[in-house]
Amino acid sequence: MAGDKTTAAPDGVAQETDEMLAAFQARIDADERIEPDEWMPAQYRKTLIRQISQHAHSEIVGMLPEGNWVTRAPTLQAKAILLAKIQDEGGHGLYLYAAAETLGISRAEMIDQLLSGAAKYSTIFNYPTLNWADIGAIGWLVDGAAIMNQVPLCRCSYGPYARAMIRICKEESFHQRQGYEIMVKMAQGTPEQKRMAQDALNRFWWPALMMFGPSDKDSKHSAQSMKWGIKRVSNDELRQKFIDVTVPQAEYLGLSIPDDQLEWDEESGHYRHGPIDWDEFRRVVSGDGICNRERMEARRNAHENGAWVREAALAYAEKRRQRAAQAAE
Ligand code: FAQ
Repeated sequence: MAGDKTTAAPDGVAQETDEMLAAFQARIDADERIEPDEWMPAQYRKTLIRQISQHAHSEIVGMLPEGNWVTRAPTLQAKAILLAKIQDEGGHGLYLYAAAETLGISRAEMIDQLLSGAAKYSTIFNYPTLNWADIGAIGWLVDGAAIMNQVPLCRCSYGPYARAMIRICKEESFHQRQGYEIMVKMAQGTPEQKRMAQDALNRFWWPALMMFGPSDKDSKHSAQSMKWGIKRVSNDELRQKFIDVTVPQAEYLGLSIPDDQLEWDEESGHYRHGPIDWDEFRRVVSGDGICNRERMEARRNAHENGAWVREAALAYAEKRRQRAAQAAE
């Protein structure tokens, strides 16, 4: 269009005119879903690949802290539930890798980015699981925070991500309930069990709050992601909602939230909380948390040990392709 300003798309993909960007924004504002074969700004695609792949990596790395307790679950039933939950997380990772692949990145590239340290995964999974109540705390707090963050993603403007999130959220709700049930058992058990439950809450509370990402003033992607309908609610708003629903749950358990500045604010109708240690968040994001190295080593080993499975699957696919070609001759 004459006089229309063009914007160089990142990575030299294509030219994007103001008119194209405005038409795209109008679709977002009309609450339409964007599908893989439709035009989208390169930066929208790039943002989605970053967020969805980080999310997928988090689900896969997130299997490790819980996997640590499979052989030590206190009963056969507890073990069966834990195994089912961990398998669900693996399934979430696969749906999410598949959703990201619709944007033109391969699964192998995403895995390379994780293993090279170029891609992030949630900070929460760099904390150790030291006692059985940690498995309860992960379901209650980590899955609880995940649901709070992910329910709005069911309305994400990108169709494949939004649809994957619907099923994921249903499963995360079950995970949250099973975690809270463990916490109830531990908190209402012997004094030693209650002490373990309090210890788990003490260690997982602040890392769970960090799952929502930096505060709104420091979040570099939020404004654009919200404009594009990728994120629907800001990091701080979601964190506040999580605190507001979780504090009464801790009270029911008879456990104390490890924040001496936490107080109910009648006027705003919200809990006010103490400062979050953003230095710790930045350390863990940049690879220096308690378990970062262990987690990456576990993923690298799993990838190397699984090489023969990938090779066998590819060889099988090639064989089928050759047979089909012969049959067609
Ligand atoms: N950890 O500008 P923002 C789960 C990064 S799944 C690590 O605010 P954005 C299930 C961020 O990527 C848990 N990195 O970014 C489960 C960005 O990176 P960049 C995962 C973080 O994207 C339960 C930079 O900081 N959930 O728990 C974190 O707009 C139990 C600047 O931040 C999802 O991924 C963090 N906590 O907002 C599994 C949900 N926070 O650009 C097993 C989808 C921020 O420097 C057991 N993701 N960063 O490379 C999202 O909603 C968003 O990506 C946010 C961050 C909210 C995480």
